[in-house]
Amino acid sequence: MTEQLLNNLKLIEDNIMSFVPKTQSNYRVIEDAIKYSLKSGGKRVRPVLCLEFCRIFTNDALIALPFAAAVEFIHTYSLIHDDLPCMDDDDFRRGEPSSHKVFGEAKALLAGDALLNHAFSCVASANLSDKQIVQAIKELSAYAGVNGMIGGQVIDIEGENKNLGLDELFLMDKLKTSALITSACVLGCIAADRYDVIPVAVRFGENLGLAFQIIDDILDYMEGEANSDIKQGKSTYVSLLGIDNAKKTAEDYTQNAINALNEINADTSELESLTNELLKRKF
Ligand code: GRG
Repeated sequence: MTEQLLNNLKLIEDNIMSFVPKTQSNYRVIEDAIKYSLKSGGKRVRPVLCLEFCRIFTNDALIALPFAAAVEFIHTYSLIHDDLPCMDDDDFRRGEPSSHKVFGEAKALLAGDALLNHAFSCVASANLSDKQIVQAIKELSAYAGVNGMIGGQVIDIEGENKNLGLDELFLMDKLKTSALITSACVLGCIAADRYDVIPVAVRFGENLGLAFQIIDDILDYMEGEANSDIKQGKSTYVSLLGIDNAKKTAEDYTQNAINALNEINADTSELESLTNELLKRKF
């Protein structure tokens, strides 16, 4: 990672826990559950993107920190819920027992709910104009909602016992994965007060998200039967296209994302290097 992206990452790692609401001793376990899933171990791709989209226009990543934290809170909630027995039923996340294995199903569910609710308090706490905060809430709730990440998860669940075609897979990944990644880029633009670049940020986020998901499918495939998606026989770019074509498709989406960056009138070299790095990631 480049020095600037590492600065963004440090800003997140040093501050993310400060956004967790304090609790009273009788229900402190929910704070513990939230912190358990938020603690480092994730790549923090979304908050790093959010900070960088703000920094390239303002030279100030800090003003976007509450927005970046909000996106990471929603990402973390989606992982907790995705691991539950009623969803993917995964006992491990990032090599550690998943939330419901440590805290039980009910508290894992509530920790996810709490993260989702509090994400919007994070947005509202930003030291930005009311217009920026309202716009960020609108965008984040839409990208995380039924026509965003939730819709993608529904296609995923409905697709468990049937083969998805490429079109349906594309839509699923665009909603399930690209939507939240796109929201991070859009919120960075809003924090920078640069509404004019949102359409390009959306194109970048959508393409990066699709490449990211295909790489995720390839990494799952490499894991084999140990991976719950593979065990459940879910359709992926690898099962539909074969490994070589899946890799080629991820490269194509990466190039589309970089083409979008080239339309931005600011120094996007750090974003470009992150985009290329994500294509080569091993976890
Ligand atoms: C349960 C509402 C609800 C949504 C679930 C995001 C999601 C939808 C499910 C998680 C499982 C999954 C494979 C989602 C696709 C997006 C994705 C690749 C998530 C993993 O993101 P990373 O790699 O995670 O950024 P880390 O661990 O680095 O934070």
